Amino acid sequence: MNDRILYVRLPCNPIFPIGVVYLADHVHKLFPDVSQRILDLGTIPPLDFGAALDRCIDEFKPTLLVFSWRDIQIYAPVGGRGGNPLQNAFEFYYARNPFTKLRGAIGGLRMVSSYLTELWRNQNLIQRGLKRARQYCPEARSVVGGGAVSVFYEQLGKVLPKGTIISVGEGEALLEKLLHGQDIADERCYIVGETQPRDRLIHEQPAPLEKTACNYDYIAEIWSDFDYYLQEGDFYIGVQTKRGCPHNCCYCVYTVVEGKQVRINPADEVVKEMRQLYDRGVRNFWFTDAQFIPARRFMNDAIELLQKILDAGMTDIHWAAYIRADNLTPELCDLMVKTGMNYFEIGITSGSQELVRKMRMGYNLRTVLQNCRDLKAAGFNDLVSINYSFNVIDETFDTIRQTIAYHREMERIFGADKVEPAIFFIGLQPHTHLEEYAFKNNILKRGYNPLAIYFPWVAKKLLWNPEPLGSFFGEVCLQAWQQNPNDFGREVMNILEQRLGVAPLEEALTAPIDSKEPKEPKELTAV
Ligand code: B12
Ligand code: SF4
Repeated sequence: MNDRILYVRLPCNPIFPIGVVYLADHVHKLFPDVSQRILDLGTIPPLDFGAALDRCIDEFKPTLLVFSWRDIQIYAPVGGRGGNPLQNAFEFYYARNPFTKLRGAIGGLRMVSSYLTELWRNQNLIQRGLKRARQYCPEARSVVGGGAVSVFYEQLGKVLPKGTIISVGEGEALLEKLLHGQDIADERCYIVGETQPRDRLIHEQPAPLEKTACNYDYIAEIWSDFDYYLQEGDFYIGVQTKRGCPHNCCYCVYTVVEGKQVRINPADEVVKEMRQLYDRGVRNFWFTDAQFIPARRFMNDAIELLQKILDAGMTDIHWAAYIRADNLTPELCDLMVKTGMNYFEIGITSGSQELVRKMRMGYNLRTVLQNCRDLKAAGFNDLVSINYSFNVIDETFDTIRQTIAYHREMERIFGADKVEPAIFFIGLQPHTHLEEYAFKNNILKRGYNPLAIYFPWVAKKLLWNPEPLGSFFGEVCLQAWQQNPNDFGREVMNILEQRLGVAPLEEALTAPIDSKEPKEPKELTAV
C-alpha cells in the first residue's frame, strides 16, 4: 500500500491539535503500513505558513492531504485574535458619543479584515498544498474537516477547490473508507463540484467508534513539533473521555456535530492515554468533551474515570472541562477536587430558571447551587467561570434581577474573587434551534450567509442582542468597559444591580412550570 497521509492543522492559536492526533492514531491502528505525518501550523509563525507547508510536502510527498480547520468564529464575543469583538461591535452599534462610535467602527474594520484574511489564507493554503502535492502524485486528494468545517460545511463548499472532500464531525470512519477505496457516499461528507451536501447532513448520527488510548510513541514519530506543547508546561493538553451530548440547548451546535448519543471512551483507555502524556511531563489536561458529565446517568462513568486516575498515581495533575454542574454528587465533587480539577466552566446562560427552561437547557438551577455548595465543601478553592448570555429569549428586567441574585449566591458559595462572570452574547450558529427561531420570526432570512459578518447588518443579527433590551445591554456594556475594562464581567453585574436591583433568590429558582426532569420545553414554539 502506497498511501501517504499528511495531516495539516491549519493556523490557529496553539491549542493542542487533538483532532488530527486522534485521526492519525486511528489510521495507524488499522493501517500500520500507511506512512503519516503531522504538520501543525498553529506552532509556526504566520510569515512561514506557506513555506513550511511547501517544505513538508516536498519532503513527504503525500498522496492524501487531511486539512483540519479548527475555528473560524474568532469574532465570537470574547477577546479574540482580532481584539475584543464584542466591544468593537457594541461601540459601533450603541455608542452615543461619535468618537466612541468611530473607534468601534475602526476596531470592527480591523477585526473584519483579520477575519477575511484568515478565511482567505486558509483557502489558499488548501489550494497551494494540493497543487504542490500533485507535482509528486497527480492523483493526490484533499479532505477538509474539523470544528470550523463542521459548523460551516455548506458555506465552505463555495470557496474550496473542486474535488475537495468536505467532512462534517468525526473523520475516523471517512478516512477508513478512503483508505479502503470504498464508496464514501454514506459518510457525513460531500465533494466540492461533484455532490451536494444532503439536507440535514449535520443531523446524521456519527459512526459508533470504540476509542482506545492514543499511542503517543507513534505520534511522536510522525510529528516533529510534538514537543512544542510539552516544553512550556502551561498548555492544557486535550484528552477526550466521551463524545456526544444528549441536550437540546437552543443555541448550541455541539449536540448535532457530535450527535446526541453519548459514547464513553473506556476509562482504562483514557487513563492509559493520560499516563503516556504524564510520563512525558504533562500535568495539565483539558477533557475536550462537549460536556464532561452530560447527564446524571453518566456520573458513574465520571466517577470511574476519576478514581482510576487517582489509582494510577497521577496525583499532581490539574484538569479543566465544561461541566454541567447539575450532575454532581458529593462523591463526585470529592473526586473532582482530589484529582486536581482547578478550573471549570458552567454555561448556565441565565440565573433565571424560567429562562433556562425557555432556552431548552434542562438545568435545575436549585440543583446547580446545591452541587456547587458540595464542591466547595469538598475543598474546591479554584476558579469557576460562569457563562452568562443575556437577552437570548424573553429576557426582562425581572429575569435580569434574578440572574444577579443567582450570581451573588454563587459568589457567596465560592468567594467573589473565585467566580468569574463571563458575559457573552450568543453568536448565532447555523443548525441550532435559535437559528430556526430567527427564521420563523423574520429576524433572518433562509439562505443568509453566516460567514458574511463583514456586512454590519448581518453581524448585528448574528451577535444576538435583539431589541427591546438590545440597546439597554449595549449601554450597560459600554459603561462597564469605560469604568473597569479589566474586570468587565463583574462590572456589568454591578451596573445591572445598581440600575435594576436584585430579586429574591427564591424567585430566580422558581419557574412557572417547574419541570424537575428536563422534558422538551415548548417555549421556543416558533421552532
Ligand atoms: C474543548 C473545546 C475548546 C477548549 C479547548 C481546550 C483544549 N486544550 O483543547 C477551549 C475552551 C479552550 C476552547 C476555546 C475556543 N474554542 Co472551542 N471547542 C471545544 C470543543 C467543545 C471540542 C473540541 C475538541 O477538542 N474536540 C475533540 C477532538 C478530538 O475533536 P476535533 O478536534 O473536532 O476533531 C475531530 C473532528 O473534528 C474530525 N476532524 C478534525 N479535523 C479533521 C480533518 C479532516 C479532513 C476530517 C475528515 C475530520 C477532521 O475528526 C476528529 C476526530 O474525531 C468544540 C465543540 C465540539 N463539540 O466539537 C469547540 C469548538 C472547536 N471551539 C470553537 C471556538 C470558536 C473556540 C474559540 C475560538 C472561541 C473564541 N472565540 O474564543 C476558542 C479558541 C481559544 C483560543 N485560544 O484561540 C468552535 C470552532 C468553530 C467555529 N465556530 O469557528 C467549536 C467547534 C465550537 C462551536 N460550535 O462553535 N474550545
Ligand atoms: S449541554 Fe452544553 S454541549 Fe450540550 S447542548 Fe447544552 S450547551 Fe450544548
